[in-house]
Amino acid sequence: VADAVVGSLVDVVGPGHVLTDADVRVGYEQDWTGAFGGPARAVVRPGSTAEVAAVVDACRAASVPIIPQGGNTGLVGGGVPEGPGPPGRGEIVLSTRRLQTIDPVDAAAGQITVGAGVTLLALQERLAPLGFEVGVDLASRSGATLGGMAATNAGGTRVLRHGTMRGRVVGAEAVLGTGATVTHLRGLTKDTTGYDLAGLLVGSEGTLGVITALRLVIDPRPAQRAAALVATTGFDAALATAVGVHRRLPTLEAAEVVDGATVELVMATLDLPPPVAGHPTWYVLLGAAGPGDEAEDLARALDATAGPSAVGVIDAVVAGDGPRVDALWRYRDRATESLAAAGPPRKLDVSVPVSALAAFVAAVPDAVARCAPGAVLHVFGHVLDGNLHCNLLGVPSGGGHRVDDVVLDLAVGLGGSIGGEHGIGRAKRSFLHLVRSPAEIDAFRAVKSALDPAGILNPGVLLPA
Ligand code: FAD
Ligand code: 2HG
Ligand code: ZN
Repeated sequence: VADAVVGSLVDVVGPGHVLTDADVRVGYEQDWTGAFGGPARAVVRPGSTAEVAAVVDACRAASVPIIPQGGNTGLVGGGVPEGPGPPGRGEIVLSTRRLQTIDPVDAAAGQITVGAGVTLLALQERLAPLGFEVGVDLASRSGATLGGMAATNAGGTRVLRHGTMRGRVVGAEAVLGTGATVTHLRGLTKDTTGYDLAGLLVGSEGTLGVITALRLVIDPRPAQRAAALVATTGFDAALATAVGVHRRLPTLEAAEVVDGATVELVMATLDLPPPVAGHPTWYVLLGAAGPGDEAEDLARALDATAGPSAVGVIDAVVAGDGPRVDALWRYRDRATESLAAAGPPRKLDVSVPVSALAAFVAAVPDAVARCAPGAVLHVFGHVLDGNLHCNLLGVPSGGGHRVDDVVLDLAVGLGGSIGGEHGIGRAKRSFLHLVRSPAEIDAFRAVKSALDPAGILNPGVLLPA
């Protein structure tokens, strides 16, 4: 092997787990959206925490940057090389996908310890027969790893009731940029013994340490799940429906909005029938989970909120059995892949206070039209989290574009954030100052230099250079 670092990685993990062939590397070099990526020097796939530590040591010794990567489903370019750049001089992608251990469920504590490379779907499938579930759910479940989800503080469709990954992580093991391995996986509910290192790793996007294992809180699996898809004539009616049902139904766990253009795109992409008659401009998808007759309770809450006299509600469908619930969710869950098939889209994941959502939705089309004429705007998201995903078709998806400034400024001006749940990555690093003060960014840099003094973990991600 000509490259000395690659040679030392081969010594650590064996030749079968150091990928240097361009055809094999490519799946790790290009991000899910197709908007980010570049050539890596090699991809290394350690199979244990000790191997991760040895990889970090080898890269530190040679001052070679490492890009931690889980399932590579991230949407802000944080898990792939910066590119463009010549292969052989660039970064090492450290894939965690071989960190696959799943310990037995600790039923008394309602916790489990898992390897960082376990996918959300694999954990869901392991837990379901045991009467538990993860609490967080994402459409990318088959690819997204628990380590990646912690590193991005992933949200998803059940945050309303179960919170984000931050609330799930009660312990972590990681190899820091210093090369030290820190392990704190006891998961004690009460443990006032200093800094919360696991909490610090949540949302750190691979810039402080490579997470190798997590201790997670899990939830009892509800007996029933139901869903309702409500068609409305406008965003205000969709929001009012979600707010009203939430107030009336303690078992509500999901409240999602999707604009009409996005539902039509999903229907066209997947060849689905219209879920209701007419041409609604906004849909709201509500999910309930609990021990009772969830479909009946959801229908009752919906009737009380959006009965015949409600303004702007066109129609609603309620489903109470698994396949019909899944069928309704397709109009929401398959939005990202339908946009990808039509795109690649330019993605802006913003959050604003729920009270400012209507103002954001009213202003964003004009804001986009002013600086990206001809762009087609698709908006959907987690409405009661105040988190909307603006996807633009017909605008270049990579690099900088003025539309980013305009949409992100709009969200920040309404008291919101430039990153609701996807993180900052490479896509938004130049906007961090809009939501974080110089004092906060200085504190971020101080933490980074303490845990990764050589700056080898994900340089250029989260913090601007
Ligand atoms: P990657 O993409 O591999 O990496 C993401 C970031 O985490 C990178 O910065 C990487 O360096 C870092 N990282 C990964 N693993 C580790 C580790 N072990 N240690 C340290 N750093 C690490 N996100 C949501 O929040 N909510 C959604 O509803 C949602 N839906 C999605 C639907 C689709 C169809 C797709 C494609 C994506 C969706 N996402 C969503 C985004 C994505 O799935 C999440 O960000 C997920 O958490 C990324 O996990 P991953 O394992 O793929 O991480
Ligand atoms: C979702 O909520 C994801 O489906 C992806 O966060 C959002 O594609 C997007 O913009
Ligand atoms: Zn989302």
